[in-house]
Amino acid sequence: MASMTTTAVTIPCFTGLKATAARSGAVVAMAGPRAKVAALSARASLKEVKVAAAAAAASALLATGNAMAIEVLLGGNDGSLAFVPGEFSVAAGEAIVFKNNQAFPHNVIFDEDEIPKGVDAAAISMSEEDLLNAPGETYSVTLNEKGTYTFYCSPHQGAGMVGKVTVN
Ligand SMILES: [Cu+2]
Repeated sequence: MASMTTTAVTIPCFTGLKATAARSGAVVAMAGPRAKVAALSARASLKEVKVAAAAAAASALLATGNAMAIEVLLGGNDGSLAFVPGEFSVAAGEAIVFKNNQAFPHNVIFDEDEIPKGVDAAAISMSEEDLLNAPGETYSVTLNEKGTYTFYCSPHQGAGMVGKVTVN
């Protein structure tokens, strides 16, 4: 039996769903002002400068988009055998960080029959025998193919520890 250690991996601040919402907003903001700035660039005005600044801010947000990650807890705070959240969306290429929380050991296995065609389940899953034993231990994965993926924790699949992610 592995001994419990406090080698908790420190994960930098995750902004989760809030960040996703902000980023979708940024995409919309960028398409408009950018085109407008180009069309009106001959007549510079204070208003256009403001629009340009907004577009630049939107670009900066987009540039850091891939550095964002969503955190999924393994085990609810109440000790429930669940992924928290159990159903969520990410952008293609956004990291998903599964983090040991309660009632471990856990692992993360993608169901080969419930992932987009052509994706190798083994390449994105932990191995069935591999378990996260320590508090705060993490498993990170990045999904690049759009679609819906179902995953489970092999020790607790029978108890309903199953989750679903949609990659947009
Ligand atoms: Cu589990």
